[in-house]
Amino acid sequence: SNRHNEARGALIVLEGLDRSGKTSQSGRLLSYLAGLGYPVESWRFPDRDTSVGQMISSYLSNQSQLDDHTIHLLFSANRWEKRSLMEAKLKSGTSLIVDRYSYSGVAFSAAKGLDIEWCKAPEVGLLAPDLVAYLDIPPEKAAERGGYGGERYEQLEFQKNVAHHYKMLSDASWKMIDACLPMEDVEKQLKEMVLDCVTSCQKGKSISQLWL
Ligand code: FDM
Repeated sequence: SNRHNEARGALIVLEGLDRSGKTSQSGRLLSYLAGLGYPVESWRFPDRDTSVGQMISSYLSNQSQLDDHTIHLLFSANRWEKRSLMEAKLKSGTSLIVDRYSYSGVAFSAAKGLDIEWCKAPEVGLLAPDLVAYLDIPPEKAAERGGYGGERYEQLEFQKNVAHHYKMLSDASWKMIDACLPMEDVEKQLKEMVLDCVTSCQKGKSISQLWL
């Protein structure tokens, strides 16, 4: 068979609090998979390059004010505007390592007090990740890591609330990683799960849709 030509890429999502190490680990995973010869790209949400993304960026840096529901829907729209490209990449065999996805969308908005089911609704029909790796770190530890950058959500009390909502969203399929371990240990664990995931997608695991 020509299964090899039809092999799809994997949708790999990294989630976790601010300063949990997602961005550094995304970079390491990108080099790792690329080094093994797999087509791979690193993405992140919010994608601040689109016009919706610019509205989000301005909100996060406190340059604009938006109602909580409105910004929630913009974050979701920012994923929807990338959905068809995401699907095309996966079908053409490119794996995507995505720094934050719908789980950030729900955890952050629900932490403000929005209804969790209301928060999930606009995510329904987006592509479901093949792997969700959660970089688990106590909010206090994350806050100690060189401090926050000063964006809207980078405050200890709020991050504690986000952590609580992440835990409520998580299910048995999530891979929990102790993000307090040295970076190299986190990297080693991630590489192993990511390679497993890419391999099972190559073998024909089908693409499914949110929500859970
Ligand atoms: N964030 C991120 C949300 O509130 N909703 C979302 O859907 C996404 C993807 O935006 F505080 C929050 C999480 C974080 C901020 O994220 C920007 P980065 O990773 O610092 O760019």
